[in-house]
Amino acid sequence: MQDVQLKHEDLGLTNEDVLAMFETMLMARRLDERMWLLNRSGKIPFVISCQGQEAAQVGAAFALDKNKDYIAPYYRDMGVVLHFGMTPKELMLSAFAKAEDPNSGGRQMPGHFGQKKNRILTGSSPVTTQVPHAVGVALAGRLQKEDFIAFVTLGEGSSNQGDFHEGANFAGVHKLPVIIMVENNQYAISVPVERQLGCAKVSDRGIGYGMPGVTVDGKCPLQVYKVVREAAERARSGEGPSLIETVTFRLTAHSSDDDDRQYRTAEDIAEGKAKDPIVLFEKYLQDAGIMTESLRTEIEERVMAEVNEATDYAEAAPYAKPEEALKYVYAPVDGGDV
Ligand SMILES: Cc1ncc(C[n+]2csc(CCOP(=O)(O)OP(=O)(O)O)c2C)c(N)n1
Ligand SMILES: [Mg+2]
Repeated sequence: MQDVQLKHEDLGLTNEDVLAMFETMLMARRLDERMWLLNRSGKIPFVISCQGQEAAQVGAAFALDKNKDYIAPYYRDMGVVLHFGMTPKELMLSAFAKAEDPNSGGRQMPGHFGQKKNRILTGSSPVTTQVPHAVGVALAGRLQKEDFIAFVTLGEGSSNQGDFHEGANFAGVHKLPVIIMVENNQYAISVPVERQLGCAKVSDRGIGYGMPGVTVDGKCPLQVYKVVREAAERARSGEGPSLIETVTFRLTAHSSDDDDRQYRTAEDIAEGKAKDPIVLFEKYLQDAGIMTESLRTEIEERVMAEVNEATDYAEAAPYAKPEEALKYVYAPVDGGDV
């Protein structure tokens, strides 16, 4: 894992770019925090958090082409889908399971992202199914002579699932333009990483599939941006897939239905919170002279105004009509409207 402090200028990023990265990370965090409050006050049924993984998600998303590439995100990827164009309002509609939710019309649990216009592939609940899906999209792009990349994410626990190995192998054999990013938050629900993997690092698995594997500090968006951009360049120039592992802390329980005090020590949680990627990146921006106190206040106010607006809108929005329960579930036999 690289520890050197990268500078954004060395990556060709402007001050505006890194401020936009910070704002997207903060938006993901504030939306997630609001969702917990809504859940605990009985207004929404379920939350599965991005907290602790925003830097990895946003750093990676910024390294892709959001107007061209396809993404197959997993349930924690609020930072990825925000950058690809899903709005806070749309994410809140999903949290409230309202009819207007673009992901599934309020039918799936939150975190099952899917939005055709932004090339976000819909995901299934069985973890890791998105890997062969993304590889298939990359193969389709190859056959159609398009130059988009398929970017897929999953947790480290999910990298033990068969779909990961089948998808990675197929991508390696056919040198497909795929980036597989494993967000290693060191837990799979209650199972710590040392009880999940026989190898030292998830990225060690890349060699078995003929692709480079790299592990980076997922708390730093710049480090993740750098390796994903390199992987994107490889993919676009026909050199094939890459495996990236981003190491982070999961700052919340697995989900709103989990109590992590049953299996995690207070010290472990405190260690994660002391290395909060949002705080670390804010410090980087301050030290670089980019983030001033007044700018920080302005960003916070802008983000919170949008979170509040999204919450109010989604809370007041109607649920899907009972008679439309099967809409989007079955294709119509007559080829008519679904
Ligand atoms: C095939 C399958 N097995 C089990 C589950 C239940 N499940 C949901 S999330 C999860 C843990 C996944 O851990 P990891 O891949 O590390 O992702 P994280 O939640 O830590 O981000 C499990 C076991 C599932 N959804 N699908
Ligand atoms: Mg995990």
